[in-house]
Amino acid sequence: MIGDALMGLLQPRKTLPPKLLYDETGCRLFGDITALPEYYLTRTELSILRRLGPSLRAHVPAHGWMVEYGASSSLKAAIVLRQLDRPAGYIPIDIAPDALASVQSDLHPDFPSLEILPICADFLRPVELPAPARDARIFGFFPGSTIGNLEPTAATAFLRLARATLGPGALFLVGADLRKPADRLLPAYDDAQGVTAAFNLNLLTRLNREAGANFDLDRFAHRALWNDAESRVEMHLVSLADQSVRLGRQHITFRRGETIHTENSYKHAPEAFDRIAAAAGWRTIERWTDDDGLFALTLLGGTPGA
Ligand code: AVI
Repeated sequence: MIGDALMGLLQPRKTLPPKLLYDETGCRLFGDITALPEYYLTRTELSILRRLGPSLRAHVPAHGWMVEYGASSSLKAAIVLRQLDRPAGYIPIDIAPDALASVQSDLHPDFPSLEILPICADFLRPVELPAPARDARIFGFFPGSTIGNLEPTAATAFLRLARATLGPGALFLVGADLRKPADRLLPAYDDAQGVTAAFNLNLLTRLNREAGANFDLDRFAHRALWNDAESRVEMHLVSLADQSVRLGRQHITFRRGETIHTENSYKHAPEAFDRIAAAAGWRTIERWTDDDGLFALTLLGGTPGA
């Protein structure tokens, strides 16, 4: 971890890897973010998922297997599984073994005949589906707009990998936040209660604890900004003073106002999303959005020959 952090902090434009945001405290704070009034993403996606019903069932064959990327809770899976026609199996993929264990035990009572085969893995790397799913009809599911945290080229690379994992006949339902005016986006990433600020600053607490750093948390502040050219919300930590910080054996200097860029959240218009998916061999079959056009769930299918 210290190597990754140092590499980013020694660049002319300082960065830290976004995955470092998600230690135990970070995961808890992210859970709190999803319930904030300003963070419309989660509740909007849930409302769309609950209404999919027959329009999703029209595309997804009976007795198939659902594969979920980033399955840290059973909530969304349960909503979707309930609307599918007699699903045979469910494969949650997540990096956290504890989360996978609870997903499995939470789902079992409601879906006693569903075969659940969790895979503990980083889904940005190649993953092999277990034998019972290999000849089945596969329905991939990637909710939460996590795809928006990837650079467009990384999003395409992920979608290409998912196409190889899920197989040529698979369908893939992907949740993504939509491009919209900055005055709606920014409060979602800079809430009145300061939960997102605590989430971002926790990264420095983590480096102090795990990487021998001595960041003074009173001398950094959370900042969210809209980068229109890149179509993304950026999270930064701004240095409030000229200062020097130790990380392991290195000293990193900060000028007042200089920032550490910690996360991107891309907001793609539907056609931009379709282009990213097409570059990875997927075509859009159907898209569901809420009445205000805030969030989209896009059903992708393979492009023949791609
Ligand atoms: C996990 N991901 C979809 C969140 C997002 O909206 O980009 C992470 C997040 N960062 C700050 N608030 C939420």
